[in-house]
Amino acid sequence: MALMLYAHPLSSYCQKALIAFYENDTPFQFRMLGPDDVQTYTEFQALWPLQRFPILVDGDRTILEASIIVEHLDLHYPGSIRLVPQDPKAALDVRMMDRVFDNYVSTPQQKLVFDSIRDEDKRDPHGVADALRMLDTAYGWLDHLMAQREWACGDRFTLADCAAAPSLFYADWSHPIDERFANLRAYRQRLLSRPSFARAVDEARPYRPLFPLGAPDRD
Ligand SMILES: N[C@@H](CCC(=O)N[C@@H](CS)C(=O)NCC(=O)O)C(=O)O
Repeated sequence: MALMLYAHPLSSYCQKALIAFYENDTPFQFRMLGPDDVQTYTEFQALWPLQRFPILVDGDRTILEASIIVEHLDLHYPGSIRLVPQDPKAALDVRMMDRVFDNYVSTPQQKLVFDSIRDEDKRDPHGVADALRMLDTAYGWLDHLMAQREWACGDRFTLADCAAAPSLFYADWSHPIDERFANLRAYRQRLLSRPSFARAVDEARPYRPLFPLGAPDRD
């Protein structure tokens, strides 16, 4: 039975999983979560009541969380690009950096987006200020790290880069990475040039008008 990914092309966490599929040309069925397909959304809700996407269905198993989807593919459907190193110590570094991008780049970035779609009187200026501070601190820390690295964990593209690509892509749209962080900006560009991510970005282009903060005319 085909692997089924319930996802939306504009979603950063869905792009993270898509990169893993595209890196190894792993076949799968894309189950589009959109307003026009009530049936697919109803299936998705039944599979994962918390309704966070993507999710992957592999036979009778439902795999939650983008990082775990990438790990699942690497474990059960390995291709020539191993996204989680075979060496457990190297794998731990990759998982650590994956957490950094999710927790300290994507989470504050999503805070900015979700705050912008609230009614004016329900907005959270303190939370937004915290999110901006977290992003700036993360940018600085990552910039220093990326001075010595091609990819997030060294010279190989891994799960950590699957996390980095969409998180830095949208973080820069939401709160631009300052020019003084040249190493981080260059890394974001390298990610954009990676064919797997370039494909995910291209597939999301038609949906850019849906980006709540307004998509910039670039990338
Ligand atoms: N921790 C989840 C986060 C997934 C997530 O936040 N997905 C967003 C789309 S990028 C979502 O489901 N948003 C719907 C909502 O928040 O209601 C993961 O790593 O997969």
